[in-house]
Amino acid sequence: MIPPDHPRYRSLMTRERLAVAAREGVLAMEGLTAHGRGEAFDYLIGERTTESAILAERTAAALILSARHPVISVNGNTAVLAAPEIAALQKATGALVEVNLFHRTEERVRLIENVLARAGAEVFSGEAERLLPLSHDRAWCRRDGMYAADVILVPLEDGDRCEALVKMNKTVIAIDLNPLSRTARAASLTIVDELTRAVPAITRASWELDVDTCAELIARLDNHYLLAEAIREMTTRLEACSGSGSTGPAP
Ligand code: PTJ
Repeated sequence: MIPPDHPRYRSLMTRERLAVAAREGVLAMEGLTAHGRGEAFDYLIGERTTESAILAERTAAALILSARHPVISVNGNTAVLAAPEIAALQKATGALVEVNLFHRTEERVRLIENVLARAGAEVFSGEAERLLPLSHDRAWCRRDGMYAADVILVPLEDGDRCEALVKMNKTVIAIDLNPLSRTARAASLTIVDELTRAVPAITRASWELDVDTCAELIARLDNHYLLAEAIREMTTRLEACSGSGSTGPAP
């Protein structure tokens, strides 16, 4: 029982939700450690959306809206944390939603597709093939889905596939709280923000942006700048905390 007046109520409830999903087989057990790593980095940016993340989120919306065949790739963590938010982003952009897993079983694919469908997403399913140049199971995708995509949103990715997709000349948008990860470094655009803040921010921008603003945001895209800014935000925050003796955003 987690009391609602606990100062870390939201965080504890999220962990509880992930633990239940892991027991049910929707979340990979390894997804729990991935989440813990994300939480640690979220502390470093003060559990808020930074200025550079807002710019990255608006640019992500511009890329998705301007794409010929945009795809949102969903794994276990993304489905458990943000299925309704993914459905709302799909409504705002018309992007295709496809499940792609590292710890892949047919059963998990089916369970995650059900979570997304229940949240209102239209899931692109059907026959997957081993199409991506990877030795692990993220290689499995659909020919008319991810394989044909020009722009792919990959929340909580694991690096390898991100690099492979970029080599295939696709524009890859990563959501990753760790600006030092291989994914963050390899992506065309990295959003250093927490998934459940980032996805609604992309959705809001998708409803707002006009064609000219999209073109302007895409022309100005500089991922080195965005990553450097994210690291600067973390460093500034650490310096401020060490200077004031404060331990951070919350008990
Ligand atoms: O569902 P599956 O089988 O596809 O497996 C998914 C996981 C997440 C287990 C797999 O992709 C994985 O192992 O990922 P990694 O390599 O741990 O990378 C996850 C990255 O996402 C890390 O850099 C974390 O800091 C970051 N991260 C974790 N939680 C969040 C996050 N970024 C944004 N929002 C979060 N909530």
